[in-house]
Amino acid sequence: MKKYTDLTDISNLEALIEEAKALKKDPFSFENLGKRKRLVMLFFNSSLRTRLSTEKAAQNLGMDVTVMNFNSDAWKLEFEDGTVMNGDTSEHIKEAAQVISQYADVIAVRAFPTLTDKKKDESEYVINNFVKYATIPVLNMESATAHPLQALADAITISEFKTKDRPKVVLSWAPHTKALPQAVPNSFAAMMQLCDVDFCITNPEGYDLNPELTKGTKIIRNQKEALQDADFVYVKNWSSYTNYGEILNPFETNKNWTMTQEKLGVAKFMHCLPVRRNVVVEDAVLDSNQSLVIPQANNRTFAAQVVLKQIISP
Ligand code: AN0
Ligand code: CP
Repeated sequence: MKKYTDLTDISNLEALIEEAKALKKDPFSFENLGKRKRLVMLFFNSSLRTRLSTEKAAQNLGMDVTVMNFNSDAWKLEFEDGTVMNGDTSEHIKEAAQVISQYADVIAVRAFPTLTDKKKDESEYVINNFVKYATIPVLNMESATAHPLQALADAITISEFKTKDRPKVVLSWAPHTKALPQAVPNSFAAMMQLCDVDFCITNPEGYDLNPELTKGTKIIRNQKEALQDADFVYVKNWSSYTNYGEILNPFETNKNWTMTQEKLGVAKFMHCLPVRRNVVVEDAVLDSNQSLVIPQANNRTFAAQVVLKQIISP
C-alpha cells in the first residue's frame, strides 16, 4: 500500500480484514517492522480515538510517533498556488510537506471540511496537497469527505459480530445540534458496497448523501421500514449535502429519528463516536449489550495497525 487516503487504496479488502484480526490476536508480532521509522500525526481538528489508537498502532509495530496539533502549534498553512502571502498564512504547503517528509516515514493528517465551500471541500485540498508535495506516504485520519480508517474498523467489527453470511446493515441518519461532516457516512457506505451485506440507508428528505457515492444503494425515507429485520444499525448524523453543510430543521423537528431500543429491535448498534446521548441515540441503547461502540472503537487500533504495516512493509 502506497498511501491510505480513501478506500480505493485497498487492493484486497478481505485479506486486509483477516490480517487486522491476526494483528489483534498478536499485536506485537511485527514489533520490529517499524523500528527507526517515525509516524508524524498532524491534527487540524479534535480527536480522541483516532489520536490514541493510531499512536498505539504505530507503537505496536515498533514505530516512533510525533503528534502535532497543527492549528495551535504550527504556522498557518497556505494551500493556494501563486498567492501573495501577505495575509494570515505564514508557510506554504509546498515547503511544509517536503520538510515534514524529511522528519518522518509516514504523515497522517486529520482535516475536516469547511462545510461552507462544497467545491473546496470536495477538492480535498488539505489531504491532496499533502499527497502532492510530501515525498512519503500519507494516511487519512478523516478528511473533508472520507474517514477510511473508521470504515475499516467498522468492517472488521461487522465481520467479527455477524451471525449470518450476508447480514442486513442499515445506515440510519440521526439528529444533531451541530453541523457535522459527511465523511463518516460516505466512507461507511463505500465500505458496505465492498462487503457482502444487504445494505440500505435511511435519512429524511434533504439529507441524501452525494448521489455519486450512493449509486446503487437503496435509500429508504421511512426509518421503520428500513430497520425491519436489520442485523446491524449504524447510526450517524450528517449535515445536508444538497443544502451544503446546513442543518435543515431544528432538533425538535427531527427528534423522531433518534435511535431507540424499540426501533433497534434485536439488531446490533454501531456508531463511530463521539456520540451525544439522548440526541443521536437514547441511553438504553448505548448501555445495552446490543451496543458495539466500545469494541468498534477498539478495532480502530487494528485498522490503523494493518494499514501502517502494509504502508511500511518493504
Ligand atoms: C466528527 C464527524 O462527524 O465527522 C468526527 C467523527 C469521528 N464528529 C463530530 O464532530 C462530533
Ligand atoms: N471515531 C473517531 O474518529 O473519533 P475521534 O474523532 O475521537 O478520533
